[in-house]
Amino acid sequence: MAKIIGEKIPNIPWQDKPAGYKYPVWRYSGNPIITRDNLFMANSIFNSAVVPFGDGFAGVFRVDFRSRDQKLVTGFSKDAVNWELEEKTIFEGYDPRLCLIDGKYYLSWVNLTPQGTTIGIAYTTDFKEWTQLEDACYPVARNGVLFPRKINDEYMLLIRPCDRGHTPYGDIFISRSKDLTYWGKHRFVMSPVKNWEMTKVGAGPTPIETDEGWLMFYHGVITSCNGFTYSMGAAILDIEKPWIVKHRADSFLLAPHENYECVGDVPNVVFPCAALADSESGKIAVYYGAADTSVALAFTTVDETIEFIKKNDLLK
Ligand code: BMA
Repeated sequence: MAKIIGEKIPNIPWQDKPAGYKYPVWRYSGNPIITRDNLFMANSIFNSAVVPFGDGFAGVFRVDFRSRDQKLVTGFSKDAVNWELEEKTIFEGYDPRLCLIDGKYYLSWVNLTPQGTTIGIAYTTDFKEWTQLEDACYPVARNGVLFPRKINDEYMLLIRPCDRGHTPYGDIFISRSKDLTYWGKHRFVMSPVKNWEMTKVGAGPTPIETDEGWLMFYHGVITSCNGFTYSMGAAILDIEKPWIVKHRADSFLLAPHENYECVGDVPNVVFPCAALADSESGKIAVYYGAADTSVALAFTTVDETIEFIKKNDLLK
């Protein structure tokens, strides 16, 4: 039995796996949980981040407005399924990730600059006031994902250097910092290997600490004659040296299949940006953007996912 090392989330959203379903990740039956109708003037609400907050949950949501400006707004929920979103923009940009480190909620996101995208970092304690830090790198990069604690006194950031367009390549790296301002000691983590992720890979939710290593869900992209297809994979990284990949599933865990994943502004996209993980029960709820149009929810357990990764380990 694998163990999640982290907080208890007794009110984690949950549905049992449907009888007879054979795969390790299953979808919430009420998907999508957030649509463009959740906010006035939204064109689409998708790749978004959530964390436990107070006696409920808070989140930062990617909203592309009807102007097609890409903005981040906050939202709150009692049950992590039904969300109230605020109209006020907190930052420009997209693909937010959230994690709690030493009592502060840190946001990393794709920040927009005239020279291309970079990784914005900000923190809050109340989801009202935000303090923005220096960008974590110069352009061009996306998919900046912080680890939820320092490792050997250093903050760790997964990062995916890219180009200014719809990048046709992409590897995951780690950068390290003592103060969240100066980043360095960069290490390569992984490249695409299997066909389902052959074009590029990028980190997804905040990595989940387990007694087997850091559980990292990530997205992988295949290019077909119809364009990009984004799916979710998983790997286990070394606890002390998370640039070392210990195990990695050779097949995706979730890929576009349902209508809301296959049809939308960008068809065939499953883009995970957040996960809630309950250390007591081992339950994990993954939040993902569906077809760049809505937010959807899927479930797994730490045991099912780690067993799947090890059984289908491309590193063995
Ligand atoms: C990536 C990011 C994501 C988006 C995906 C599919 O490059 O921009 O925000 O979900 O493309 O369009």
